[in-house]
Amino acid sequence: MRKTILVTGATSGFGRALVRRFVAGGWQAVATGRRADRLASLVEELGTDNVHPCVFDMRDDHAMAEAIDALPAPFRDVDLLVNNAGLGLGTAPAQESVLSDWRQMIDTNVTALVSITHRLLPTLIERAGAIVNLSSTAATYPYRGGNVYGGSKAFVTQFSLGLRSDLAGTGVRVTSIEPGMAETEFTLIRTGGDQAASDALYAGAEPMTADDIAGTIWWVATLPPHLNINRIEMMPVRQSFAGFTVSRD
Ligand code: NDP
Ligand code: 8X3
Repeated sequence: MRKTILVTGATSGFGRALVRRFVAGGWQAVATGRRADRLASLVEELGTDNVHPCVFDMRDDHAMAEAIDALPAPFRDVDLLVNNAGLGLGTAPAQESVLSDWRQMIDTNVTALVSITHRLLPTLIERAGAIVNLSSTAATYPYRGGNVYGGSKAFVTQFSLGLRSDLAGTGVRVTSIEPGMAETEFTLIRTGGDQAASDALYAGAEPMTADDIAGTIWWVATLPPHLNINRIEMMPVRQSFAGFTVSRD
């Protein structure tokens, strides 16, 4: 029987690459996101037997519950949950940030992630499955303007480690993936659609690609079942650490 991956945020970036990678490897995928047209084209590309689209906003708990409860039988037995849907909004320092942006990041990156995890835990335990959470280097290394985004990702990392503790003895594996700079729509979203800013960030930096992240998660997921990768921190070679700053009179 084929294995099933559920990927949140499969309309773009890492999520879309993950669906393609796992279907290429013989799995079937539940692909979620708000942009129905993007999910429809993924289904068209990969086939209805391989991809089941679920259109809902992760922040809408009722819509999430309905979508999960309505999964058709062949896609119901989820073996791997990849909590990927998420976003950064804004790069301003805290004192100039927009509160609604902060709330949206927390609602998506934290609240929705724990909600879907809670919903799928019984299935994952029954199947001795796995959870992969998309955290970030921002969880560990603070930077100006990272404030709530970094805080939300620190939650994701620590929640992953906590899940590992709680799920000991169940056979369920849990991994926190903590990437640095990867070129997707992430910066376009973060800057409110500023393509020039996004292009400038990645220019000459040889950033990681969505396929790099998908390939890493494929590796994690297909290791022998007695192995658990707790955390992976990964960066492009050209990205490194900035050190501390000092404000002077
Ligand atoms: P993208 O912007 O390319 O993709 C984000 C995905 O999240 C989209 O599919 C989007 O779907 C989905 N999403 C966002 N908000 C919601 C929502 N409210 N409801 C449903 N889906 C939502 O970014 P990436 O692929 O780069 O990011 C994926 C994850 O990886 C994120 O959690 C991000 O924080 C993390 N990450 C990214 C890094 C990078 O440098 N790119 C580095 C480290 C971590 P839709 O808009 O259709 O709803
Ligand atoms: C995204 C990477 O460096 O923009 O998680 O925070 S960074």
